[in-house]
Amino acid sequence: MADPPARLDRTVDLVVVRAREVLDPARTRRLVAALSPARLDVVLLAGNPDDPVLAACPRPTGPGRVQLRGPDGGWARELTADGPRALAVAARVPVLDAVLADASARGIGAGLVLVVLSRRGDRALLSEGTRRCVVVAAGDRHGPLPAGTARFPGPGAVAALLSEQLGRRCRRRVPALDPDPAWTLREPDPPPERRRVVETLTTVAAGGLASRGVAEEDRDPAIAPVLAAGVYRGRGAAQALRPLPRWADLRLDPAPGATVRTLDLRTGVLLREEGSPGPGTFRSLRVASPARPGVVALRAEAAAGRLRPGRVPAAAEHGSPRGGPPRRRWATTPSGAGSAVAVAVGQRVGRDRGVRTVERVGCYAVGGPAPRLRDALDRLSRAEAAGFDALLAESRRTWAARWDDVDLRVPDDPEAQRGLRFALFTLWGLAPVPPDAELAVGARGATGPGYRGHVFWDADVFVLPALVAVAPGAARAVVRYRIARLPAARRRARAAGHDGARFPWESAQDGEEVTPHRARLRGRTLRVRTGALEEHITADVAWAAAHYAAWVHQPAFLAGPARPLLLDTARYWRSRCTVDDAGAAHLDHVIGPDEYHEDVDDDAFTNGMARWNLRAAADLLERLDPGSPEPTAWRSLAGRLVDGLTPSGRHEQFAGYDARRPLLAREVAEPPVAADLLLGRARVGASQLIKQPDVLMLHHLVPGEAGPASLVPDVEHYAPRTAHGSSLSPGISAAVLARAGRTEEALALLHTGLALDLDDLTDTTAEGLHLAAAGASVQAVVQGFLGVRVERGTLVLDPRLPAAWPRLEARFRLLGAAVRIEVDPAGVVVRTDRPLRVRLGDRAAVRVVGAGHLGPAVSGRRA
Ligand code: IFM
Repeated sequence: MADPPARLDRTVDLVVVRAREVLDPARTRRLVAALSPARLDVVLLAGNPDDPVLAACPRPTGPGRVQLRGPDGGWARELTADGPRALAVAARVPVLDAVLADASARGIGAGLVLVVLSRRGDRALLSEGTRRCVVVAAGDRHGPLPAGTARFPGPGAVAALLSEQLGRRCRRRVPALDPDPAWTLREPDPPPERRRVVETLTTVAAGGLASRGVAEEDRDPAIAPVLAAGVYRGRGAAQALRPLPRWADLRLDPAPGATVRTLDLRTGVLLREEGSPGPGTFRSLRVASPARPGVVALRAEAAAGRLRPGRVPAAAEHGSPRGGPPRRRWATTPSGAGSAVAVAVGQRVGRDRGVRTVERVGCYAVGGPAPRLRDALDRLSRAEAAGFDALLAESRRTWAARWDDVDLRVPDDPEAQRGLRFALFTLWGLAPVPPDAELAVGARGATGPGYRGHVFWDADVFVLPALVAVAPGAARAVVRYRIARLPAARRRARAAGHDGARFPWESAQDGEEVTPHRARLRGRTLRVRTGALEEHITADVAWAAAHYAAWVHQPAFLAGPARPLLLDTARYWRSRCTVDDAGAAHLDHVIGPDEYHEDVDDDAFTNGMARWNLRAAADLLERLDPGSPEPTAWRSLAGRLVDGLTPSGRHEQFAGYDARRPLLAREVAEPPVAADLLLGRARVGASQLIKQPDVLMLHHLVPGEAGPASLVPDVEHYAPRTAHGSSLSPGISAAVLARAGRTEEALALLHTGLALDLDDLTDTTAEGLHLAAAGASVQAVVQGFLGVRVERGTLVLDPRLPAAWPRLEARFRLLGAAVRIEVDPAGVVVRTDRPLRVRLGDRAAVRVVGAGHLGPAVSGRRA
């Protein structure tokens, strides 16, 4: 009898079906033989391990897997080229839950798993965990079904369903993604004023190369859909990220109607599809390969006649190889040290049953002294040979491994959960980088043109401390970017008559100061003084190098490549400080992190960081060159630097701050608020209102430099005066408030930090994601709520969780280990893949091998 016309308008990646439904050996063999090369995984549910289907099944011949599993979850066999292999099974885990856990480790979400019910009682296989699977009933012998289950009657239903899936793959249809709300950002067709925001939010990136979610048919020359970290054009303050040649252009006629973009954080892909599904509906799926940084791939489908590949990359030069494949084009941009780029794009067109598919694979070679077109073309050839499906599969595997290694899990707070994953996803876009590479992390990364891609302290003290826990190699590259620009920093110090090295407030390709002197705001031209006065950046850069070395436990990095950075920054502070008649040292005429107050003296953060810098350099030099006289002078100066500590035990933010007009943030508006825009610079400057943590930032970065027992009084004073007028503010405030035991306020601030881009709270997300906000949010959880720090090779933690988070699991890299910290009402558990010294609060340190149960978390305020 002919198969019934089963049509499941959905592509899946794994099928679970009863072995008995495919018991006919010939049919089983044929199907499995065909499904495995098409990358479809099949799980056959069998009654017992001796089921005859085991003998009848052929070995898989492609990347797709075939498994047999007992319906009660008690046994499992993997079929391999060498025969069946027993799989370890978790006791008491229902079989479908075990299948989903296994699939998830391969980057296959539950929404891409097809469960075929075909026997009476099969409904019992389903559980809460399988709620998101695609469940269908095949044949005529299934029992009562859950409401809404699609039915495929008739004796050949199972085979027809499988053949349909096979067909979708063979016809190279655009794959589906799992629309799990915990892992996806769904952006309906935006109104014109929100279009650029959505493009930013739906950026896919790898290794610092970012491809914004610009519509494939959008040919607006004014927008830059592709940018790369550290690839600039222009000179002086005009240095800005270079718009790179496009790779994803398509021609669509008629143009798509309303499209929905779905960014899948779990697998790193962006799906764009027309809202009204039907024959010839436009769909596209794109990926920036984390497994092959520089490689980007796209598959699109629409009615034949409607879809054509777009133009070749437009740039200074382009061509196609003589005698080479005509479908390949390239472009190179004018080179300058580190800013050359070559891009090559290949494309393939297919057609089947009235649907045309177009695939484009691009390869960018960027960075380094002279990236070569030949390299790009070679890597393009390899990527094309692998094919879109393989690129997608390896990308998914990389992402699955990433999320297994690094994740922040707050199961009781779905909103924070998605926000934290988006923050981690944003940081992952900077990785991986080749060993010894440098990484210029602009304020918006490469996700948009905001701040021209200039590198601020955002990179050193907001992004780096989070990045080192996510991808230590990328964090190292951030430090390398600074080390490579020491000569420019030395020139800057010398030009001002100082010793050592002074880093620019805004930096780009060559490490010169690129802060503009003026900015236009609401039709007015404003003077910008941060380039001249915001000097704490010099100590921030040194702090980042030391933090990196401590976190990964590589003192040799500090003593080696980072040594000149630490020492020359200390030399700068030594010559920059003035000493008064009483012997006290001062740093006059600065701007602290609180940019509402310009040209102030003895800013608590600047002075505290300079003091830390002098002492850290002294520690280093005493070890490396015990005879050197410099450490003594540095320590003496550090001890005399004014710290702003008042008799009440809190810090005065700068000399004369307490005499300014008292003003609380909520008297102006509900924070976050750009109070300077609302009240005017002069009024805000004359008040005690602050833009972002300054004294509290000191507590966050170098608590040892803050006055004893000053955390609580400082929080009480400055938290209500903080307008959060900067994207950097809420996350770090959350971290500090959590340490002070004010966990509920901390959680509210974390939510603000996470919503900053997702809800475009500052109206600036169109210009790119705020990388510092992503970094600060991760720090709020790791350094804030968990209280993680590293002290001489020991992991110290001191969790303080808000009531709404009874459970928190953090997975991250630290001290060369993959660490998992689980906190719940029963206590704190640390798991590690290599032995680690761990200390919980003030208790004695223990050596953890594998897993350590450390007892209940400490709670309450810390003074
Ligand atoms: O570095 C920040 C600064 O602290 C506040 N204004 C924006 C800059 C770039 O993000």
